[in-house]
Amino acid sequence: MLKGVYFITDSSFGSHEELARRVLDLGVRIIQFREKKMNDREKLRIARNLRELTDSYDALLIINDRVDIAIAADADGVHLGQEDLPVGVVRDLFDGIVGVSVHSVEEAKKARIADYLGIGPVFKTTTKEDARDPIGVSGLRKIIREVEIPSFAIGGINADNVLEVLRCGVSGVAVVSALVGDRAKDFIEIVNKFLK
Ligand code: TZP
Ligand code: MG
Repeated sequence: MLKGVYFITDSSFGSHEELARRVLDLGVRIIQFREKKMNDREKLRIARNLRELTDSYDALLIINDRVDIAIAADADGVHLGQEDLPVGVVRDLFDGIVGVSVHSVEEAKKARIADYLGIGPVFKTTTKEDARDPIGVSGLRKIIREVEIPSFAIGGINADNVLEVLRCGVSGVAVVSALVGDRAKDFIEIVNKFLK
């Protein structure tokens, strides 16, 4: 299941539920709920809505940052950044998928006990306000060489550049904007055709 197109919700493009439903209808089977602003009650309510929705499509639900919300919403996994709880700590608390964002070979080596890595940003992105400097496809290749767990490239990936990313040997690509525009269907087709 940790393969293919991985969609991350972002409320600047619409409601989390609407965005998720749209990509689920297009065949995406990994959804991450990412929300940095709402209070915890709101986050939990949306996470539970997304749980119901993803269950009905037999899709994975991953919660960004928060293992407590992941547990309370019965999500499949949690996605951790470099400033969130360490993967070893989260493993002890949560019996589910644990993903970690990495930006360098050093971070990737430390995150080896995760179930998958999010590697990037590969390209410049305007979606994440505090995104780090792009690592490029060369940086992506260097990291992939060092790890054996599934890896999703992230950051500025679109229908025009996704093939060069896929050729690096990633398990999939994690995106926001590529799936909120009108080229969403093309994007998914390109990825699925390459990875099949
Ligand atoms: N983490 C690194 S880049 C990014 C996140 C959440 C945003 C990716 O969005 P887009 O629109 O696919 O560049
Ligand atoms: Mg985080």
